[in-house]
Formats: sequence, C-alpha cells, structure tokens
Amino acid sequence: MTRNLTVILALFFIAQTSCKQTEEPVEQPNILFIMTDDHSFQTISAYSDKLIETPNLDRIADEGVIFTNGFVGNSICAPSRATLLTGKHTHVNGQINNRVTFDGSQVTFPKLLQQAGYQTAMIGKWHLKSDPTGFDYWNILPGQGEYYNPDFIEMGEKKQVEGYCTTLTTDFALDWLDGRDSEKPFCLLLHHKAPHRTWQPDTIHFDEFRGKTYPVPDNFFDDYEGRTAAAEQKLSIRENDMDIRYDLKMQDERIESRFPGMDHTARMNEKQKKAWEAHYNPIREDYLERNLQGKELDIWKYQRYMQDYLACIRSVDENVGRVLDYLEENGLDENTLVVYTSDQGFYMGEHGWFDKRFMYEESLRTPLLMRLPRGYSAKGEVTEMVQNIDYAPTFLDFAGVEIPSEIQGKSMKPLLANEENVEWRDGIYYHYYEFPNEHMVKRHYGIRTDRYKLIHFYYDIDEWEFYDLATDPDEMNNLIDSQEHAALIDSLKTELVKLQEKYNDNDTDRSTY
Ligand code: SGN
Ligand code: CA
Repeated sequence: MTRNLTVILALFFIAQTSCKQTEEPVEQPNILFIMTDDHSFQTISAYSDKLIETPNLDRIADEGVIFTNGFVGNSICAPSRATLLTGKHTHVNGQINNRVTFDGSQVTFPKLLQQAGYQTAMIGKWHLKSDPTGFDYWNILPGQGEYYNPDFIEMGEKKQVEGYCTTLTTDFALDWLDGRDSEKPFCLLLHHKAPHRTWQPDTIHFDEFRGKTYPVPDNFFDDYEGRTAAAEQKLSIRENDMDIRYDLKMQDERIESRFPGMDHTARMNEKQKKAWEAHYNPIREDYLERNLQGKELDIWKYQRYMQDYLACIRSVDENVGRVLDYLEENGLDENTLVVYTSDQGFYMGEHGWFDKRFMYEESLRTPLLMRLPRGYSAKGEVTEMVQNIDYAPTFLDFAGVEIPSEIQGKSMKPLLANEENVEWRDGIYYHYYEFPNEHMVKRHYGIRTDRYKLIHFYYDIDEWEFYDLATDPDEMNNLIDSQEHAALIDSLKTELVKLQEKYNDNDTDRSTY
C-alpha cells in the first residue's frame, strides 16, 4: 500500500514537472541574443570536448537545444550581422562584404520589436560602420574594437574604459538590464569582440593555457589537390599569413615579422603589461632557443594559436555564466529566450588554416544554442538546416509580430515548439564576395543539402567543387569530375539555380560588386 502510494506520488510529481512542457507559451518573451565573433563550434564542449570544456555555454544546451546544422549565408562579419538584423541574404540587404556601409534605414527586427513595445539594446561589437538604428540604447565598440582597455561609443559618445573587453561588454549589458523598465519585455543584443584575431586573452587566463598542447587536425598538412581556391588562399597557419609576432605575440626584433612595429601592450596599464610580459617573454625566449623549422615550427604555431584562442573562449564562457546567473537571480530565466551563436565559424587548424570565408564546413557551420522560455518544449538536438536569415523571423514570431513578406528566412519557432510535420528546407544557399582582399579567398557561391555540397568559385577562376559529406566530412576529395556522381551533380546545379531564383540572387558570376 505504502509502496503504491509512493508510486502514485512519484507519478503525480513527474506529471507536475512535465507540466512545464504543456504550459502556455510566454507572450512576448524577453530575447537575449549573445553573439561572439569567430567562435568555432569545435571549441564548445556541447559540440565537442576535444579542445576545451565550456561549462556555461553547455548549460544553455543542456537546459535547452543545440542546433547541429546551423549555418551562415556569407561567412564574414559585417555581412553576417546585416543578415541577422534584416533576415535577408547579403545581396539583398547590400552588406556583401566588410567594406561597404550598412544601410540602417532598412527594416530590421529590433525596429519591429521596438514598435511592438520591446525595449531594445545593442551592446558590444557592431562593425557595420553606420550608427545602430532600432535600439533604445547602444554602446558599441568602434570598428573591430580592442581587447585591452577598449574604447566604447555610448549613444554617439566615445570613451576609453579600463578593463578586458569581454568582461566590460558583459558589465555594460548587466548594467543595462538592471536599469531597464521591468514592465516591458526586452531584446538585448550582447555581441562580443572575442575571440576575433589577434586572440588576446585576459591576463587572468594566461596560466590555464600556458604550455598546453592540443590534437592537430588530420588534414592540417592538406596539399589542396583538386582545389585551386583552397590552394591559393592566404589564411594558412603554416605560411606567414599567421605572423609569429603579430598573431602569436612573440615581440622581438630578432623575429622576422610582417608587422615589425606592432606592440600588443600598447593599450595596457603597467599592471596588465607586467602580467603580459611575464607570460609571453619566457615563451618567446624558449622559441628563440629552439629554432624550430619545417613541420615542427608549423605545429608549434598551431599550439600557440590554440592556447590564445582558447584562453579568449574561457573569458567568453565565464561571462556567459555571469549573464545566466543574473537571469536566474532576477527571475528572468523562465520568460527569456537565450540565444548563443557566433557571426560565423572558424578554422582550428583544419586544412592548415585559421580564419573563415570558405563554404567548407568549419566556417559555414556556426554554433547555435538556445534556452527556451516557458511553454516551448524542444530539448536536445535540432538537426534541421537553419541559417542566419532565420533569426529575425524567429524573434518576431516569438514576440507575436507579423513577419514581413520580404524577409527571406523562416521562423524556427515551430521547431522549438515541437510542432508536428514542420515543413523545412532541403538546401541552404551561400554566397561570399570579399575578393580580392585580405586572406584571398575567392568569390564563390553554392548549395549545401543534408549530404552534399556544390560550390562554384568564380571571378578570376571558373571552378566547381562537389563533396559527399557522408563519405568525406573533411572535404578533401573534390568529386566534381566523378562519373558516378554526374547525375547528382546536375540535379544539384538545378537546385542551386532554383535557390538563386528564390532568393533573388541574379547577379552571380559577374564582377559588378
Ligand atoms: C581583420 C583580420 C582578418 C579578418 C578580418 C575580418 N585581420 O581584418 O584576419 O579576416 O578582420 O574579420 S587583423 O589583422 O585585423 O586581425 S571579421 O570577423 O571582422 O569579418
Ligand atoms: Ca567574425
């Protein structure tokens, strides 16, 4: 009898707790959109724990969802930001590269949320040249921003602030949350500079990563056979694209550099500078003494790169933890949609590279984690192919705002509400334009389906690439001339044209940009 009662009580308890699942969705939930700059999915332990543990980012995934197929439409900073604001591909919103200025008179989701009664704020890296529009409050880094004692532009007024960028950006976000009108829902864009090149860690994280070594990717010594664009890039760790002084912080006249005058400590105060020198000087002396060459030097560069990059991630993870704690302590965790993403993916030595830009997996695929407000029952992995055109319609949908018909993305809300038979896309479209420019990644566009990828590199070349991601996940084997795949390639070419029509990209292969 007692046993039965225990079982009944236990069942009752389970029913109560799972009630959360069927509760009415929060109307106009708060939206906290955290974005980093150049954060690879390879360095979030919810995706892979090969390189680092990120307990706070993992909290978002554990309590919410992890997208295993999140992608961008143009793997570079300003284009990605314009896409997330407008819900349109870059050939439509005009931000095809980092060089042009964003037209802030366009319709963006923050403007529409503002009209629907949301308080909106943009804090951190902006990188769109024109001043932010659609925000009640903004406090942004000029251009790329600085890691140490950065300048911020608060509502048009520029001032230097002492401290480390990732921590300061978080401080400003928490201050804004504290001072907001708690009667209204909020939408906060908290956009970090980290872990962007040149990967400068907070001095408090030097110790954790000193001397650590990491597994070298299998294709680190890729010879780029059958892939001209991959062979002609300038984002190689093995070449001097990765500069030992500039990127790896070995400051000394005895070390050859493309940036001889560069001083990483230029903005630091005495205390920071002392910590910096105490960390890097012994590494530099050891490097000079060992006089490494060839592959040994390449691997040393990779390890040095990873130590600094991962130390930047440590700050990101800790500061995300501060924000999640704040939400909990202030009773905001139940009615807030928390999104964590990056402006694109990044190479952690795959193909021998750093940076992004290519339509290959490491830079096309982007981390995306979400913790959902009350009433949304999805949990664990979301495997549908989503893209950064989908953010704007998703946020509008959550807020109950009508999605303008010219938005090109799709709301992810049905996927998060576990709706049955959600109609989703079979392929995503990609188009990258910033060539010729730094890193020399050629212009290209393409289609990716759940298994295959077709890319056309154009402008100064005319070459196609085709990959079967199931048999060649590292994209080493360009099968464009494979007879066995000829029919499939033809049909993908047709699908690609259909996507170009759908998204109104009718100026491919030309040099008008
Ligand atoms: C800077 C970096 C590049 C990087 C671009 C674009 N060079 O120019 O390595 O590809 O930004 O990055 S640096 O010497 O200034 O570090 S983006 O994320 O802003 O698009
Ligand atoms: Ca970026």
